[in-house]
Amino acid sequence: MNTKRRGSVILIVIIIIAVVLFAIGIFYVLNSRKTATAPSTTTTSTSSTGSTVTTNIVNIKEMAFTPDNITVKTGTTVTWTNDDSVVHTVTANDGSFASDSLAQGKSYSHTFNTPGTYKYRCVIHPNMTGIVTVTP
Ligand SMILES: [Cu+2]
Repeated sequence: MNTKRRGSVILIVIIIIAVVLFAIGIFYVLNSRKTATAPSTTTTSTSSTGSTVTTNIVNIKEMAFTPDNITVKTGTTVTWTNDDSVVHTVTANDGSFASDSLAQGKSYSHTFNTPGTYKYRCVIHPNMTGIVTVTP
């Protein structure tokens, strides 16, 4: 009787270990999948075209930055020009650059001296967003 009971206890322990290992496995699979897809979703959700454009000129028109996702080399000066009759701003999410309020026809320029990805927005219309990627 005692050996039979010990056998069932060992069986239960083995089942518990198997369930824990299975849970850890699922956790790692979900975690690695989450980190792998995170960068691609940020780029596609912020760009209407899904691809970056190599330019240092951004027009602000029809309540949008055009193009909204650009790539420049370190040391490049990017110029935004407001073509809308509505006032806009160009404001970095990390606070590294910020324009004054830009009336129609006004421009703002910023020189990017540090490689990185700079997300920005219009503080008056927070749904207006853009990205500048600065390559070394
Ligand atoms: Cu705006």
